[in-house]
Amino acid sequence: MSEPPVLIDARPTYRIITLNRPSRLNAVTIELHRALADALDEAEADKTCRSILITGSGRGFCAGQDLSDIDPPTADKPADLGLLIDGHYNPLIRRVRALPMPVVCAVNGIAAGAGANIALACDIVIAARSASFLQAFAKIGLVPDSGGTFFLPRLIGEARARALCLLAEPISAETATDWGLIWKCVDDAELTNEAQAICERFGEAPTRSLAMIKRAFAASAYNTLDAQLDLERDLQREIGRGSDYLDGVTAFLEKRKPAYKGRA
Ligand code: T3D
Repeated sequence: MSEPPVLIDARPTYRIITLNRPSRLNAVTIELHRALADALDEAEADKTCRSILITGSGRGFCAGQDLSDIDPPTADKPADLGLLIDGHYNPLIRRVRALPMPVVCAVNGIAAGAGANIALACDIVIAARSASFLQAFAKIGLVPDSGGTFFLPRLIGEARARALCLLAEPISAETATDWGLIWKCVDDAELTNEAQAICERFGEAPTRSLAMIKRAFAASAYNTLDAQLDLERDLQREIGRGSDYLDGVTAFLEKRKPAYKGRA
């Protein structure tokens, strides 16, 4: 029997989702897309799941689209890559951004093409020191997709974003950290422990407030300051009526640890 394209490890408060096509650096096939979508559905439906950790098996994180899993274009029959993007990549990126819990990405090796941008869509990106990030698209005559031209200029500024996409040269995890593309890089041997420690911490966090923080950041990409101030007020009003805030403040005043309810 062949290996599943995605492995799922359900921990008490979080899911580890591992892209699992190591011989192809976890390049994405339609089958992998479907398995990943199912894994995200299942994690969201489970109210005990308070964060998600995405990583890759083997020496790569994800080499983007599996270039052998698409009908090769011919002069008579050019490709319609829009179908693939509408059907799979765009729903995936929208999904990760909209999930009501933090998504941590542990980049264990090269993240190329859509693989790099799937990582950037996650809320916290932590990479192994030996990992690298490559906007590979221009190397094969394509344009960045999966949100690359949205995330990159916002994270690292337009000068660096343009050069990364136009030159299609890789940058190391250390440079990615220095430029603010990712949260941090750690020694390879520490990646799993560090990423899981973040998820363990989210297992005790006020998950509803974290979900609202995601909503606020999503809106800040296009809001004016006035609109964002109004949104923050509305979110604060809503979250302030909940039990986690009540317990958070009470615990602070009583000098004890809060017991946040998560998504229950
Ligand atoms: O359908 C569409 O195209 C539209 C959607 C686009 C979204 C995209 O993601 S476009 C970008 C697609 N990705 C790429 O162009 C990256 C292609 N891969 C590479 O450039 C290199 O593999 C890397 C720079 C990522 C890593 O290089 P290296 O030297 O560390 O490894 P390698 O030897 O090239 O790769 C190892 C194996 O994985 C190799 O197979 P082999 O020779 O051992 O049998 C290689 O062919 C395979 N592999 C790597 N990337 C892909 C792949 N197979 C299929 N698709 C891949 N993307």
